Formats: sequence, C-alpha cells, structure tokens
Amino acid sequence: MKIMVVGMGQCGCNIADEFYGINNYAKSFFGRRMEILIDAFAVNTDDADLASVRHIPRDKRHRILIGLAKTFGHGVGKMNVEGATIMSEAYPVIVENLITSSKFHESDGIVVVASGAGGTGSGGIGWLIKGLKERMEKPVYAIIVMPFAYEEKGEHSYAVINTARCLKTVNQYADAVFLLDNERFAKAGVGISTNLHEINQQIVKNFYDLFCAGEEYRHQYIGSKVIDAGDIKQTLGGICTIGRGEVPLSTFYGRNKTDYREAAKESVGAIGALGQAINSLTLKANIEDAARILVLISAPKDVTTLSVLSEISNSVQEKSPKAVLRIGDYPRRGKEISVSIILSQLTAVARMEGLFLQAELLLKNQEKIEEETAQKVKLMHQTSSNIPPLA
Ligand SMILES: Nc1nc2c(ncn2[C@@H]2O[C@H](COP(=O)(O)OP(=O)(O)OP(=O)(O)O)[C@@H](O)[C@H]2O)c(=O)[nH]1
Ligand SMILES: [Mg+2]
Repeated sequence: MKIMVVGMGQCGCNIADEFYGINNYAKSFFGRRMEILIDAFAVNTDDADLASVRHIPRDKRHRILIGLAKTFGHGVGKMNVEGATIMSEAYPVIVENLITSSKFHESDGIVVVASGAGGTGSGGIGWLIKGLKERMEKPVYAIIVMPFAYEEKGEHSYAVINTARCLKTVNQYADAVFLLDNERFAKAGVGISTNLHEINQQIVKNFYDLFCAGEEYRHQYIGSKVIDAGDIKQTLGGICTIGRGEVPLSTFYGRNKTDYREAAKESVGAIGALGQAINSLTLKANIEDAARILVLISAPKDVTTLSVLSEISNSVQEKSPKAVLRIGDYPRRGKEISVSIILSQLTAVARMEGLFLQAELLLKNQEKIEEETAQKVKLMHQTSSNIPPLA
C-alpha cells in the first residue's frame, strides 16, 4: 500500500517525518528496495518547529507555514479554535497542493496526523480532511495522538477539551481514525523528547510490514496469503488501533524441522508475538470489541506454516468470534517472527468515552471559573478606585 502523509502541528509533523524516514529506509539497498510513501507534507503555524523536521524536503511545497499574519510564526499556543480558524482559510490551497503532487495518482490513501491536545494540528486537521474528501475519492485516514495523563490534570485542561473537540470533528469526516495514546508509552526516567521520538518510531514501525507486504515484487517475498491495499482498505473504518509484536527466531528456531517439539515451538513463538502485538496496541482496546481485524505474520517462509496461521487465526477468532478476520503472511523477516494487528470499527472505546465525559464536565466548569475570575479581577481593581491615575 502506498500512502501520502500530511502532518499538522508539531506532533503531526514529527510523525509524518518518521514515515518519510522509514520510507527512505524501505527504498534503500539495505532496506526492501520498494516505496510505501509517495510524498509527505508538514503543515504548521510555528516556523521553528517546521524547521526542526528532519527528513521532509525543505521546499515550500512540502513544508507549509500557515497563519503567519495571525501568529507571526509562533504557533497558536494550544488554542485549537484559533487553529481551526486559520485552517478554514488555508485549507483550499493546501488541498490543491496535495492533489497536484506529481505522484498523487499512485497513492492508495492519504494519512493525516495531528495531536488532539495541541492547537494547530488539533484545530486544523478536521478542515484538512473535509477539504480532501470534497476534492477526491481516495480514503483519508487520521492518526490522532492522545495526551499524557499529566496533561489532562486540572480544572482547565486544554488537552482534554481540545482532544474531545478534535475527535468529534475528525470522526465525522475521516474514513478511519487511529488513536495513539501517548500515556500508554510514557516512560519514567527518560527525557521527554527521547520518549516522544520512540513513540513516533513505534507507531510508524507498526505500519511498516503491512504497507510493504502488498508492494512486494520479488516472488520469494510474496506470501501465500498476501495482505494488500485492498485488504487494508476493507478493514479500516471507524475507530482503530494498531499494534506489533516480535519474538526473535533464536529463541525457538530449531535446526531439526522434523522433530515434533521444534515444530510446536514455531506456533508458540507466533502466539507470543501476537500477545505482544495486542499488549502494545496504540490504544487500549478489547479484541472482542472490534468488528474487523487484520493480522499479518512476517517471518521466514518455512516458519509460517499452515499450523502457525491456523493457531493465530483460531486464537483471534476465539476472542472475537463475530469479527471479520483477514489474515496473511509475509515471508520477509530473517531474525524474528513478527505479528502486526489492526483492530478496526471498535464498538467500545473506554479511553475516548472517558475523555468526552471529562471534557463535558470541564466545559461546564470553565464558564463558572471564567465568571469567578472576572468577578475577582473587578474586585481587585476596585481597591484602586480612590487613586487618581497620571494625566
Ligand atoms: N507522540 C508524540 N506526541 C507529541 C509530539 N509532540 C507533541 N506531542 C503531544 O502533542 C500535544 C501537543 O500538541 P502539539 O502537536 O505540540 O501542538 P500543535 O499542533 O503544534 O499546536 P500549537 O503548538 O498549540 O500551535 C501534547 O499532548 C504532546 O504530548 C511528538 O513528537 N510525538
Ligand atoms: Mg506547535
């Protein structure tokens, strides 16, 4: 599957940049010599953040600074209403820029990425998706990053309100929305920028085998059950989460393939990788709440046997008997068995529902707090009512 990626705001641009980086690797001699990304764009109101992106080309078509007259290139300071206003004016030009990209026709879909908690990305992403859907038939998938728990504290948490309003908007327009919960990957004792970078690498890596599998052109790497762009498109819808797990082959790969114990080890390794994939889902979700599931097993050809495929398939179907399951193999990896999983069309998402409820409460409180503050400021100024100002 070949995608075009657009990042909005700092978080969105960083993740779009990571997609660009992994595609450079995929194209390289040491990678898989194939392309999974046809173009990537970074959109921001913050000049410095736009400059700090590493891989996306530096020209003005790829790095797009918006709202300069309003923000002077300094961002919108988490005011996503402001981000939305800026984007409502800027989006037609950006959409035109994307769909006139020279290889646009080659893309199977557009991935648009932003944080929910910020201002620029959170406010602007809805307009961008709406604008894209008005101009083209291709699917548009959103990746929305949910805040860390510490950002959600306080009577006035912009992170909660912004994310809730962003999600409400994006859910209306996008063909599918992947949620990435930063809090699930928070690491104590690691610098915040390292932590964010690792999260970004992880989310992008989750898609790597899935996007590569359908683009493979060398017969030795083509699976017996190929997962291609069609399977991914048919799977994606509503709220989605993605995860990936891997188990090194050295821990179970036996030389004596005929030995019954060695054969069983491959299934154990695959089930272990599936367990890891479920544990590392970008959003905590119950597998039984997914209406559609996609699973890809990547391992050397002789490891992905029929019994491995059926063990994985049975294990997923036992947990979620009503889900439509698509499962495939990709004989690529040499040193590990890896399982990628997408849970799609989730019917219950506790994290999102909790956030909506919290946002509703905060919005109610917000009016009260604003009234109280205005009252206090008035009283404070009254204490100077007898002092004459300078002429
Ligand atoms: N995973 C991840 N989260 C990030 C990254 N950068 C920021 N965040 C999260 O994104 C939220 C802040 O949003 P930003 O993307 O910085 O905001 P913005 O869209 O640039 O908007 P303004 O700066 O307000 O104009 C917080 O919840 C951060 O924890 C990143 O590179 N990766
Ligand atoms: Mg910013």
